[in-house]
Amino acid sequence: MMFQPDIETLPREELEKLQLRRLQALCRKLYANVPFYRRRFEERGITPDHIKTLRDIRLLPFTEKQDLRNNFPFGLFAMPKENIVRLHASSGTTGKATVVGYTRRDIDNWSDCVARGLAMAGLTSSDFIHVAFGYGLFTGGLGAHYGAERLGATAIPASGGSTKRQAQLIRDFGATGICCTPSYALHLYDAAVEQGIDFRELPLRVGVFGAEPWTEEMRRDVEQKMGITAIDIYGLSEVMGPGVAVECATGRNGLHVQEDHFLAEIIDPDTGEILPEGESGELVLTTLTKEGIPLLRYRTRDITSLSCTPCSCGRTFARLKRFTGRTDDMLIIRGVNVYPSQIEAILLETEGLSPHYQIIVDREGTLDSVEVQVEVSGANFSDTVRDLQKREQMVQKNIKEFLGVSTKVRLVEARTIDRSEGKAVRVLDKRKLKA
Ligand code: DLL
Repeated sequence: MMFQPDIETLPREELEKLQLRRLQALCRKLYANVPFYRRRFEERGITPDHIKTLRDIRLLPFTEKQDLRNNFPFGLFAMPKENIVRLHASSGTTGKATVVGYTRRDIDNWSDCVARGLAMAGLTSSDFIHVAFGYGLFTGGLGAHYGAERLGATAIPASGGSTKRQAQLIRDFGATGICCTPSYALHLYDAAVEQGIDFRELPLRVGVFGAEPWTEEMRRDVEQKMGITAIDIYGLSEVMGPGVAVECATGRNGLHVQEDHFLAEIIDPDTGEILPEGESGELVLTTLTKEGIPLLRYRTRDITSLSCTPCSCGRTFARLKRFTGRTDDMLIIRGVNVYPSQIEAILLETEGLSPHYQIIVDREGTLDSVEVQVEVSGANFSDTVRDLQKREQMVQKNIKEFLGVSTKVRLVEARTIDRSEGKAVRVLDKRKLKA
């Protein structure tokens, strides 16, 4: 079942006409209302009138995460504050987070996109959907929640945490669908097993998982353990939140981009050139309908490829392949985005620590674990063990407070962390996620 079949099956020619109209309107709006974009247009010697075909998108400037940070918090908003009904933000240290604002219509469109996605996954208005993405500034919880309600299903706002209790809730309420990160699904499974709850015997039948990279192996594992169909959902806060692209249960061969709302390109991350269909590169997204903070050619840093070949589900929206990684060093730890530089900043603010550190990421059972090893500067290692422990705990607390991830911090003696000859190896990711 499709949530909005008229749009989801629009012939591609018509879809492209719609995209062009929307892109032109967007350029006019940004040129008139957002000084940042007006400057960018002027630097390139273009005006919105230069956009005559969809291919002309190559004339337009890219937008990067740094642009949002430089204009923190509201510099890229295209609407007066009175029209903004909601804010979300990506995780990050204060002042460095990226903030996004939604108008009433933005929330409506977002709800539609997620409702379409849940329908693609095989959920309907009679389903009970357990939402275990975090509720808060993160877009996962509220995004999935509004989508579930828009579909007419019953949303169960479980949010993150209290995992044992969540397993009981799923049993007691008879949830038929669940939304969370794929690694949390596996964690939930373990918590259920510990209590003698067998998900396979419960009505649960569909999982909609995303917010972090996962593999076909993980899909098979979670499907088999929980007795469900597992579907991939993609999105990012800067562009909207979950629901930018979602896999359909029929084709299960890539994630359909909601192309009436987003224009997707794949570029060569080094040259910025647009790559032909099917080639792997960096996904770039332009928001076609967003009002609060529309973005032109936003560089997601996510690596994938795009295909417009027809899908057996009947939808005409192009599909993205499962994501294989990123072009930058961003880590996703239990669904929270973390840059090594943010951890570094916290270490360097702590007296007595040196800039030599390594972040070791692993997956213990089903959950990500992070150990931060950092060298103390020469004189300080003679401190008592108690002092060192105190300092470790303080850094741990600061990382948790500012970045939202739990880590284990270990202070080590000076010169014990391997020095590399070229770039320092800051991150050791042992999770082996690559398919
Ligand atoms: O993670 C939004 C979201 C919530 C998506 C719930 C899906 C479900 P951010 O916190 O801004 O937003 O992180 C966005 O997460 O650029 C990708 O690197 C990664 N990511 C999101 N979904 C997937 C996925 C949300 N299905 C960043 N596969 C993105 C791989 C994903 N990576």
